[in-house]
Amino acid sequence: MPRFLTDILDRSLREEPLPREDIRFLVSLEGPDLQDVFASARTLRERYFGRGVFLYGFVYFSTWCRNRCAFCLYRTGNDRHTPYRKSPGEVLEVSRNLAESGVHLIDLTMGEDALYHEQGFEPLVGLVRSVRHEVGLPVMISPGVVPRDVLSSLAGAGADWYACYQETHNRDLFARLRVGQDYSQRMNTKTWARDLGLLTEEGVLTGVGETQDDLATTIEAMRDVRCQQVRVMGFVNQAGTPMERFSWPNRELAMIAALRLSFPSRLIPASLDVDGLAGLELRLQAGANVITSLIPPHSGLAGVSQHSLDIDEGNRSVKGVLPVLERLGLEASTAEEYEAWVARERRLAMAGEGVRA
Ligand code: SAM
Ligand code: MD0
Ligand code: SF4
Repeated sequence: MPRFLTDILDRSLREEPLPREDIRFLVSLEGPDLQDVFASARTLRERYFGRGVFLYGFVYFSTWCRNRCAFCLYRTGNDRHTPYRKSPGEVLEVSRNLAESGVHLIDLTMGEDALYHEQGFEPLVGLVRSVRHEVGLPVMISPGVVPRDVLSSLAGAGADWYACYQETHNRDLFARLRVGQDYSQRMNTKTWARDLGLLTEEGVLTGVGETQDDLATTIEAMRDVRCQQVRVMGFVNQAGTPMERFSWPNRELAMIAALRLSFPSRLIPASLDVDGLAGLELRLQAGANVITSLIPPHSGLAGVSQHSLDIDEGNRSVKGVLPVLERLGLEASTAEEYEAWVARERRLAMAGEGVRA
């Protein structure tokens, strides 16, 4: 291993914040050097989480969206998909099924559906309240950008997490990806959520035209936002969108490891929504500690970047992922362990202390 890589990994294991040139270097690595980075990422994951992995159920209850993100299948006007909206009863039922199957959290996600974004968020607040209280698991909401008072009502209804991904912290690239949307408003919403005592998740896309320097900027921005969960997703081309044939290097695995080295105590997803079950092992081996985008088969629910891959086969289920965990010497945490993690982090967040970076 080159001396400077040994030096970066030593400093990471001492949990010293890495300067941006180190991040740029880490996300450029391939081959055996990258394997060494993964090994350090796993050491740090084990330090904070042992063998335990958290499991998130994903309920994309409305794919209607008024926005036109260049990368997204569900952008308004894309005739290559038919939007759906599930009723509160359907959402409750699917959430109960997910809970019974052994997930630790329900992620309630929607496009910027005009039904809520223009006609009022009361039904969404009601939905969060009933899922939180009737299903009994922690709830994450991914509703897009919403006003501060709505976030406050959602927190009051029992939401634990607010997820909202910037995709990039390069404003020019943001304007090309999240067409017509306001960079600062999207960032501010996360700060409001944090100040209201919600846990927050930030995310970045790779393979969308970003530079290594942009990825380093993202890690710095994530440090500032003090999110409890940080993610990277590899871009998946979507039919009917401006980026249908876009091609760019994808650094998802190296970035998962760079996130773990930068934020050892935080939650980092291995999403089933990019490469399905076949991609799970690599993401866990790179240092992720949460499996996201678990979707019950035959529920009529879609993924985001892989709208159908592996869902009806039952591969995106707790049963589907357990053998992978076992093979890697990992195990599903218990719902009680996850609740305790959330409760502790929420106490820290309320006290304004955030998590240790
Ligand atoms: N509509 C809300 C919003 O955009 O904030 C909630 C949905 S959000 C959880 C969808 C996320 O999935 C995006 O923020 C993006 O990070 C990811 N995503 C969407 N399309 C993707 C694609 N084609 N490839 C990879 N990730 C994608
Ligand atoms: C995932 N498909 O975890 C989901 C989604 C939204 N909070 C998460 C992007 O991959
Ligand atoms: Fe809408 Fe979200 Fe897709 Fe953007 S990423 S088009 S806001 S569903």
